[in-house]
Amino acid sequence: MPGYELFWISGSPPCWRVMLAMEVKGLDYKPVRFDNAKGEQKDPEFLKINPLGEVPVLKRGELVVCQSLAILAYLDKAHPEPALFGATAAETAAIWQQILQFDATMPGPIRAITRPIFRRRIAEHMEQILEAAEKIRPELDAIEMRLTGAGVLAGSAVTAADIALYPPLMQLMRAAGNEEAQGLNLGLHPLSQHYPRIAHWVERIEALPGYDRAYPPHWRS
Ligand SMILES: N[C@@H](CCC(=O)N[C@@H](CS)C(=O)NCC(=O)O)C(=O)O
Repeated sequence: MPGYELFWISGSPPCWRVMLAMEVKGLDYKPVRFDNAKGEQKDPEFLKINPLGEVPVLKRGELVVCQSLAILAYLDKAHPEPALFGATAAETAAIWQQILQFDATMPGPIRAITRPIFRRRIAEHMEQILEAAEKIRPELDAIEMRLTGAGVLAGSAVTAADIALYPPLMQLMRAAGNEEAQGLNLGLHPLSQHYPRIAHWVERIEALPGYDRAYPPHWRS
């Protein structure tokens, strides 16, 4: 059987989700990295694989899976150990509930903060950034409250809920910790001061096997 190929962009939260899941499951794959600045994901050859020109895309021979959550679900079925979507119906529901709630509320406000900060256009988007932080803080309060027990988002082990929420939250924290952004008092940075349980959870994810291999390479420089 042919091996997995993963089409990805460094720093893309959906791609990071998939890479973390593959590392946790100990799966080999050939990474095919696109340069977002050059728009390589819109290359006609890749559009034949995913007409949306978006990543992540997981490919194995004729099999093509797009959408990070669909890829996680596929991987969990194809490689059941360790289980990412729970062992019982109740666990599966709790995991999906958290992922869907997060994806329904957070990506917009996170983008509203990260884009202007990463593009060094804070001053002209100040109001947008502050408004987005107002929306994000209650969601983070809820996540903080959920991390009372085993220190993971659902059940007692790392699941798809942790893997799905971690990358976008790290992108947010990277923006909030940006030197220019720190003066904005967004109530997000440093994480350990505002959200100690989330900070502890971050350490737990960082200790996962293969975490370093999945870390966005362009964030290291
Ligand atoms: N809902 C999709 C989102 C995929 C997505 O937005 N990918 C972005 C990178 S974060 C992308 O490919 N952007 C490049 C483009 O649209 O040209 C998923 O979860 O996989």
